[in-house]
Amino acid sequence: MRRSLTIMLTLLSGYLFAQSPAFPADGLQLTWEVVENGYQGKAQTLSTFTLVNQSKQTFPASGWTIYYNFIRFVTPGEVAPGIEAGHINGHLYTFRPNASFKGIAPGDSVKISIVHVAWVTNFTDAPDGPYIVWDSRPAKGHALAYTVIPSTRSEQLRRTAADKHPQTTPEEVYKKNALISDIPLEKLPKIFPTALSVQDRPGELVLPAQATIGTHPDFLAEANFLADILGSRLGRPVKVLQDENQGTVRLVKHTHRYNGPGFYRLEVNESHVEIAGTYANGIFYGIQSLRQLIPPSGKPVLALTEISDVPRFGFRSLLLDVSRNFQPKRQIIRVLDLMALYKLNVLHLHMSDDEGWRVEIPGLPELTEVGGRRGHTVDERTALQPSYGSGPDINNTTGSGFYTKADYIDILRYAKARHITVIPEIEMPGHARAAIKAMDARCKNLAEAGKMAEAEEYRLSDPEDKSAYRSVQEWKDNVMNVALPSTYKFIEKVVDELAAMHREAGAPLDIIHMGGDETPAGVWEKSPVVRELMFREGLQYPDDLWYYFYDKVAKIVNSRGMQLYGWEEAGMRKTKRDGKPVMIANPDFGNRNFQLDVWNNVMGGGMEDLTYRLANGGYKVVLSGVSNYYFDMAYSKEYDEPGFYWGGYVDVDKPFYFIPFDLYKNAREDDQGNPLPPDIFSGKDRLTEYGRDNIVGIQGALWGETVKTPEQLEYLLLPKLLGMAERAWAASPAWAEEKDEKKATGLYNEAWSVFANVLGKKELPRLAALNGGYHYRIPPAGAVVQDGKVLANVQLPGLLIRYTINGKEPTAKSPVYTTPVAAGTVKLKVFDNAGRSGRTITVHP
Ligand code: TNX
Repeated sequence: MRRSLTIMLTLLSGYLFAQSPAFPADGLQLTWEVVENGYQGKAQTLSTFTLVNQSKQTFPASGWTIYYNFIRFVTPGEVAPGIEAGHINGHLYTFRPNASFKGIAPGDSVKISIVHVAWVTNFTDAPDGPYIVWDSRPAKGHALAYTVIPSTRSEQLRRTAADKHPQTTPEEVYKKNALISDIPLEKLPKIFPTALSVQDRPGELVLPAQATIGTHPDFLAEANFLADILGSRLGRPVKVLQDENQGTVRLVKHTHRYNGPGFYRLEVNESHVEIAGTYANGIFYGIQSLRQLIPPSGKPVLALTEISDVPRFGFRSLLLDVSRNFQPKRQIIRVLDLMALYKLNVLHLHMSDDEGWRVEIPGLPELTEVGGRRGHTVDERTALQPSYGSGPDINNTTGSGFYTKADYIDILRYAKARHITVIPEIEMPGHARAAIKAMDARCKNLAEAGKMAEAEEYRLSDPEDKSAYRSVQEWKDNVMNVALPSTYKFIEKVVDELAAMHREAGAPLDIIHMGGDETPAGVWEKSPVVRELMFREGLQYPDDLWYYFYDKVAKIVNSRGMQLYGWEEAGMRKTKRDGKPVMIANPDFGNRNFQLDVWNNVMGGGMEDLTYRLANGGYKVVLSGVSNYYFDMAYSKEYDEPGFYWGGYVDVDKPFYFIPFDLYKNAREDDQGNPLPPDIFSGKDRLTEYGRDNIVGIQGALWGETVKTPEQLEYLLLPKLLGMAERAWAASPAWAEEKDEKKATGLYNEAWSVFANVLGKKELPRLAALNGGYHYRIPPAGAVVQDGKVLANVQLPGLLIRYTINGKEPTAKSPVYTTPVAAGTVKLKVFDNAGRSGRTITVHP
């Protein structure tokens, strides 16, 4: 009796204690600010968290852990009297009290100062998603109220003490914008991306209210697509007739002439519109051009014209990373609509990485049930740990989410109807933690259920592996084990299930992306199964495992009739020169039809010629260089601009001014935005004619670390995507071909002006009206002070600058800037015609 009473009391007190941690989590307030970048003269930062006890109780001296995400590695150790900083894994860090911590009295606060690598120069660099966990209830996290105090002082904004130029100024923006002239709307090209040839004639065709479409039977799907668009423009249903010789718009099949994939000819004559081509994709592009010819409102009148058009590159791709932060299906659909409008034809869906697996794979439910969710967890059996500020709650929208099989098939069908191929990516062997942890959970679940044989079936990790490594994102366990047969079984299973979904959608998978980037040094070395494999296969160095792995992966993919696509490293081999590690194009894979995304062309980074080395070496190359095409790079060096900047800043002009076959010619700045040294490209490989034929296209990449909402996605994507679309579709422009440098500069400035005007006057208004409006970036105004007056300009003519002189925020009713303003304090803000606006700048003459 006594014994059972004791047990009952113990249980009861345990229950009470566990259910009601002594202190309310909402009684805490956390702030964070940068103290100094370049701290102690090194590439490191000192920053401070302030933990305020706003409650009426004492914050306890023990029994808690605070967790937070941060994209910089934090030095562990005591960081405040009695508080220890720790690293869990990846970008998840902790603070824990040690025996000397005294707690925090009501109203008091504690300052916690941490030192971390590199620098923090914009708001999206800051720590995110802090939460507290009580020891008494270790599986439950409570989000903390948290604010980042914006950086303003030079030592907070620079990278290091040597950084002479920490922020883009309104004067610099003004100077850059000043090269752009205002071009009247009627003088702008009608078709974007620029068409190969456009010949206008005098006269016009008014689309009648009863417009019809006549089509060759091969183009029925395209005719229906057009009928929807025309119908909503004309305000009544548009009939489709299966006769290419009838109708207001005729979709005609060319059998006698073939001008390459994607070719179309569009003629507007006095009686009708004809779009002709050999293949449906050309007809579809002709339809996109026709959309641009019809004025968005008013009388549907078309000028007479004849257009011949064909894409320069067959592979015009956008990479979307939905792993780091999830994006719902409806957002993918919005992106596909954009891609269709700008004639892009590949969506590279980066659906797996360390931080999330986003597509349901029949037969492997753990991939999405565990790998598709993030939240506070003690063992990662039901979800992955938080990343990128996704926080403790498993029902958060950034870390948790995936496409069901039905969703994925919907995406594929929607894309297919728009002549867009979806290429799924399965990241491997590195960047694979979501899959690894999901398969670990599967293994444990099955083992606990006594199903020992099944437990190991798809295992990706060797439990005996003692290798110590840290990936770029600080993961200690994110690389698949290349020696386990179950790894290959997993890969086969995923490839087969993806292929089955593609078949079901009527969009066969003939190329698949098998990852390959950034495998950290030190992996596999201490895995017993790997050692055995090396012995068996006679492999000398751990680096040889790479070749072993991709050879097997290629065989899996090729035996299913698919082409292998991967990151540049998949086609490279690590070796040493003068004792230092170097990467060379792996000659063995060069003739096996591997397609590679080449990303590493950081200007000043030493790998500027890698793209050409790989193309010259026989690889099919997609130009995916960070310096021009990573859309997750911030637009400019400003605290308030979101995004990364490790590969430089990518403003609207960078995707536009890139020269695919001579990328040195138009490279202008290094990764910090400084001018490049004159000899930077001497001794670098140039593209051979053979190599040129291996350049298959261009890809813009929107990585997801800093992208947490659809609006943020659209901000980074638009309008950068348009420069990329132009470069991928349009023929090589005169400014790229011109040998005389001065002439080339003049031609470029003209072309850039045209492009900026097309964006500001045609494309942004189009995007503001499409699908309820896209959330493109509206740039801040440029401004200088001259003779006591403020002169302002804007990057994209057509946008309006509004200003105030009373110190208040400009609104959509403030006066529009037209001539220099003389006043004490001028606030300038750019607006679009839909009333949305960008950031305010303040100038004091
Ligand atoms: C590098 S370049 C990555 C990605 C990151 C991206 C962020 C490459 C293939 N990998 O894992 O998301 O930078 O900019």
